[in-house]
Amino acid sequence: TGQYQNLIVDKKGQNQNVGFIQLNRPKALNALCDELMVELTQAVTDFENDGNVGCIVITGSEKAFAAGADIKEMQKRDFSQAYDENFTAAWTKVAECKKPIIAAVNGYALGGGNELAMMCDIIYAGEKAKFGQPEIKLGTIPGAGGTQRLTQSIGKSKAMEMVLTGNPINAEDAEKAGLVSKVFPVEQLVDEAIKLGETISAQSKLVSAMCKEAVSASFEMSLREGLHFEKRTFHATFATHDRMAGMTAFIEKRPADFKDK
Ligand code: CO8
Repeated sequence: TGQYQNLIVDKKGQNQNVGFIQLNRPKALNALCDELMVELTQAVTDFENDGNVGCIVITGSEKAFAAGADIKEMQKRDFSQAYDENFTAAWTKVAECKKPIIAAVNGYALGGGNELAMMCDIIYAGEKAKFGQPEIKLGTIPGAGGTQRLTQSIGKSKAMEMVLTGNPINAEDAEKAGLVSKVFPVEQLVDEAIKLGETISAQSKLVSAMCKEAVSASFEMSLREGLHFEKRTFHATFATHDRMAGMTAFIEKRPADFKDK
């Protein structure tokens, strides 16, 4: 944590195998300035490389997961600067991480904040969470997946309504729409996300990564290609220690001893 200005980073869970990242820039409701995104990239990379970590939880504060990209940083940019600086360069790591990532969203997840949550694999929400893409009110449009991942997640009509009006939806509606998988009381949310992280971390980390890769492929491929990719990945699990360990343990009626290989 000492190395970060905008994050609190820790390991959680009984076996310390859940990487925990709390966005911590309270004065700007966790607005995602460049420095914060560079730090987030570093923290996610470190957990990805940590053999003991099987899952990562990203959360914010009770008031805000993240209120978007930093508007004060963006205000003066012109097209050539935005283009030259490739102003989304620090925004790819969360979506590309091999390990499963859970977003635990309390409060505002707006603009880039909602986009960051959608880059994660699973979203849990607190009862007071608000999900929105308000960019239209700033005279711009979502720039980190809000027109793409949101549409894939909740369908055209709801996504269009959200990005064209800028109006957010609450946690209950987000759950109904399939944007989030579960809603919890505000103060229980982070613990529940960590518990889920522990459940995921207890499986083979190697096979979890393969499983995540296969589900993620469904967003990029046709059904035929996706099924082919899935089949080959499934076949590949038969080259692992952990596939044998898992099936043998089932037959011998005991817990599996996964070695992540
Ligand atoms: N950027 C910079 N500062 C912010 C942001 C933000 N997105 N959101 C809040 N803040 C700051 C406020 O300026 C304020 O600071 P100060 O006290 O110095 O004025 C402080 O946080 C507290 O905010 P408020 O006083 O506004 O708090 P309220 O409780 O009254 O309101 C809201 C909370 C409703 C969340 C309100 O702050 C708000 O509407 N924020 C902006 C939300 C928004 O429009 N987000 C979208 C930003 S655009 C975007 O995300 C594009 C992403 C493109 C991808 C980027 C790829 C690189």
